[in-house]
Amino acid sequence: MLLYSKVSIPLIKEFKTSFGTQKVRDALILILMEDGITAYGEVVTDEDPAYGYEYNYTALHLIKKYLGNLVNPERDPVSFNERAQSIRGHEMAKAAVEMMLWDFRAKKEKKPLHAFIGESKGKTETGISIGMAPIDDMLASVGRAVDEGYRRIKVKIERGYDELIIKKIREKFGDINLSVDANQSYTRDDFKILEKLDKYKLAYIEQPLRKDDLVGHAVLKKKIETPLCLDESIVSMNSLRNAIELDAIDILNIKPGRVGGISSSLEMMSMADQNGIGVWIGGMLETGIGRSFNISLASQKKVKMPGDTSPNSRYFKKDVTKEVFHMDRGFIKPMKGNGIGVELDYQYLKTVEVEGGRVID
Ligand code: OSB
Ligand code: MG
Repeated sequence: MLLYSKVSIPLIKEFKTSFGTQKVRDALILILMEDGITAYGEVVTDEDPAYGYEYNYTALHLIKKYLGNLVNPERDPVSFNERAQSIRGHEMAKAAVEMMLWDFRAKKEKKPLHAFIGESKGKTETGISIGMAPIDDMLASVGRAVDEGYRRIKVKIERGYDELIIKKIREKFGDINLSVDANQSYTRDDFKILEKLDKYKLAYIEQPLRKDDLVGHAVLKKKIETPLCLDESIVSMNSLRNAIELDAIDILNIKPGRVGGISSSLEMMSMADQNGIGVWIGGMLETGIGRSFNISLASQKKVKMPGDTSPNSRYFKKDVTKEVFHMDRGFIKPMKGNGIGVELDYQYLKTVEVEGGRVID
């Protein structure tokens, strides 16, 4: 039986990026109950097509009309991926189903997901992503993150809100491990602004240009010293290969929910590793379900940089999972239980559920 639940959970603090401000996390959770096992997935889409073209409505539609039917009979993520290839794009919808099938398999084999999918370090270095806010507010958030022990601090910027905030952070916090994420806010006419950021010795600048402008990123990479990290631009092995061949990338932010799931994330990690591209695992404000998948991937040996895997307790006063992640001196550990090792708190889920039921009637 395959169920879905769309929930709307308030964020402790609104999260502002160049593409909008999120006050709640509208998450689409998938639940597979079969052979005495309950497996979970989470679609990383939101209510609107702002970060990418997919959103909750399209994802649920794809899952109901196509992807749900591909889950049976063998419930195997690899064969699911093969069958799902005939559906173009919609990697976020596919990812949620694929990841749920990995959780199912790991639970069937009675192994925690981080150990089941590859070579695990059993923990991961944790960074934080801080949304845009008035300068004093943002400086206070950076200060708290430094005190809490985060190993890398990333701040959101946009065209017109960039150099000043970076300068203030450097003045106040010295040479902390600092990066910025523009979420596609700049164009090819803005290279002069981006060149000016070199002097702040950022760990990298994430996704400055539009997602489909790989050539623009390649041109920019030659003009700046700051390493270039791609997020939105990389959705498949082909886009990663193109970025590498064009020399448009130094560092890759892998979000399993963006790239079609676990298999694709693992392939990307290998390709990045072979080509000297740094890798870290990003996030999409996931609940404890999606977070647990991200942390399992971030614990893989091939991931050598701290990612956006701050604990779910940072975003939600109360989450839909019973378990919460804790960070200890900048490190976070995957859950001990089988699969993703977290369970839904159904009682709470019902209070935040907007819509739910069977995927296929
Ligand atoms: O670009 O990395 C991003 C959140 C939502 C959408 C896009 C992004 C983000 C983040 C937050 O930066 C990462 C997290 O989940 O903690
Ligand atoms: Mg990003």
